[in-house]
Amino acid sequence: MAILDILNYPDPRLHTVAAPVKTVDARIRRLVDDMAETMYAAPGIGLAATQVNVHEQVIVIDTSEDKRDLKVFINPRIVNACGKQQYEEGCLSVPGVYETVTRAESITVEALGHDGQPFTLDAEGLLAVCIQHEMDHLLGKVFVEYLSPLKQSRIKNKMKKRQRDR
Ligand code: GNR
Ligand code: NI
Repeated sequence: MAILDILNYPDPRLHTVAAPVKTVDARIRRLVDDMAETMYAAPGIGLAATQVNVHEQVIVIDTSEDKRDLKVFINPRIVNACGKQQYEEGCLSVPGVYETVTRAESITVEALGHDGQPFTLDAEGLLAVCIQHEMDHLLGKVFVEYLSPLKQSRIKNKMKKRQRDR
């Protein structure tokens, strides 16, 4: 396994739209393993392939306390969404920035698992937030794009300054 480099906002590659996975083969299973290792090491509760500069529809999530409940979503689709919730979100691609975002409270998602088998999952609360956050990454969208233009430009400047100072 390997820890992968995570792209930092405002890297334009974060705006790439991910293509569907054609077959869940050894290459995809290795990507899933490396993404899981990268997510746990960060540490984070989710990671989209977009963030490691692979533009295919692959997501890993583990919102559990004990970090022993890895969930893998390949080619995910939200087939139902209801309600609204606000959550203070963060992102491994925008380190140090936490802002409140409004998303659906509960969703039903269809996807393929790490073994390529289709499954359906009902999610609510933090897991639902995380799935929606990761699916946005696959569409090339970062959570700060829900904020006002003023906040977005402040965050961009903060990130660019930090990259200069490193
Ligand atoms: O680690 C993460 N925490 C988090 C907290 C609130 C809402 C969403 C997230 S996802 C984030 C990891 C990440 O950037 N995934 O894309
Ligand atoms: Ni993120």
